[in-house]
Amino acid sequence: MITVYTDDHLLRNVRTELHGGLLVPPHECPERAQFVLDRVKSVALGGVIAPQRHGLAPVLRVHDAGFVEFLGRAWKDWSAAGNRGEAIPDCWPARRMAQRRPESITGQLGYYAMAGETSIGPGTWEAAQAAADVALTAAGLLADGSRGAFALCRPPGHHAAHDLYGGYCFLNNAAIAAQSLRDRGATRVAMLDVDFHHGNGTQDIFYERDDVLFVSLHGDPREAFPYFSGYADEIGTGRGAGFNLNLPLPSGTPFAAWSAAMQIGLSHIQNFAADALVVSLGVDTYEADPISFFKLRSADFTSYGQMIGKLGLPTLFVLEGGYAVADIGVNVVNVLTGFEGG
Ligand code: B3N
Ligand code: ZN
Repeated sequence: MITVYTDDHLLRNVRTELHGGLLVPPHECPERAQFVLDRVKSVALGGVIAPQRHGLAPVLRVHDAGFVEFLGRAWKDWSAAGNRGEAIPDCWPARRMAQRRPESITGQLGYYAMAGETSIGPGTWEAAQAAADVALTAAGLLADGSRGAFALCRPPGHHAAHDLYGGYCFLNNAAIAAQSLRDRGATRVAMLDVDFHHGNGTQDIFYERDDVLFVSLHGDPREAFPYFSGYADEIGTGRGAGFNLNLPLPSGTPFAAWSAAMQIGLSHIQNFAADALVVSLGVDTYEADPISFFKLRSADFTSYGQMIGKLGLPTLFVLEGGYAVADIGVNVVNVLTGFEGG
C-alpha cells in the first residue's frame, strides 16, 4: 500500500492546548507523524510519495468560503492585533445570541471554533492545506485503481465541519477526499470513522446527503468530546435520513464489544453498495491512550483491519487521532497490514 506523506505537517507545531484550566503541551504533536512514518518504513508497507498540490477548489467543495478565508489569515490577524500568545477563542455565539460574524479577530475565532482547546499558530494554515493535499493525492491513487492507500495526515480533520474548526482539526481531510472521489466518478462513497471521538465534522458535511454514508463508532458523547454530537438518534435529515449511523459506546469498552458494533457498521456499509470506502483512522481507541476510554490492544487493530479488508472495497485510510505516541505507529500500521491480509 502506498503512503502519502509530507514534512509540511511540521509547520503545525503549537505550544499550547487548553485543558483542565491550564495551557498544556498539545497531545496532537509532530512526533505522532514521525512514529507512523517510521513504522510504515520498518514493516515495508509500500512506497512513500509526496502529495501534489490541489489548490482550494476541492476544499471549497465541502467547506464554507468565508471559513477557509478566515483560516488563511487567522494567525496574521491575531498577531497583528497585538496578541502575544497563540490564537484561542474565548467567546462563542451561544443559545439565543446573534449568529453573525463579527469584525474582530477574537470574535471571529469564537464564531468559527466548535471548542477552545485548539490553538492556532504560525504555519497552522499551511500544514492544514498540506494535509488536505495528502488526502486528495491518496484519493487519486484509489481513483486510478489502487485497492488501498494511506493518507498520513496531520493535523487531523474529522471534527472540522462545513464552517467550524476545533478538536485539533481545521480542514476535514477525509471529507475532502470522499467528495473528490464522488467528483471523479464514484456514485456512492461510504465513510467509516473508527477514531475514539465522534466525527462531528464529517457528519455535518454529509448529513443531508444520500450518496455518502457515514458510520461512526465512538465514545458516548454523554461522557466524551465532542459532547454535543454523536448520539444514536442522529440519523441524517432530508434525503440523508438513514445515511448516518452513530454507534456510541461506554467507558471501558473492550475489543469484543467494539468489534460487535463494528460488525453492525460494516453490514450497513455492505448494504449501501459503495464504490469506495474512506476510513477515518484514529487509534485513540487504544487502551493506553491518554485522553480516551476504550480498551483496544495492539493486536486488535490488526483484527479490525482484516474486517475492513473483507468488505473488498477500494479503501482510503486517512489518519485522525491517537496520542499514545510511542505506540501510534504500531497501531496504525497494524490496521493497514490487517487490511492487506484480510
Ligand atoms: O477530551 C479532552 C481530554 C480528555 C482527557 C485529557 N486527559 C486525561 C489528559 C485531556 C483532554 N479534551 C478535549 C479535546 C479533545 C480533542 C480530541 C481530538 C481527537 O482525537 N479527535 O478525534
Ligand atoms: Zn480522536
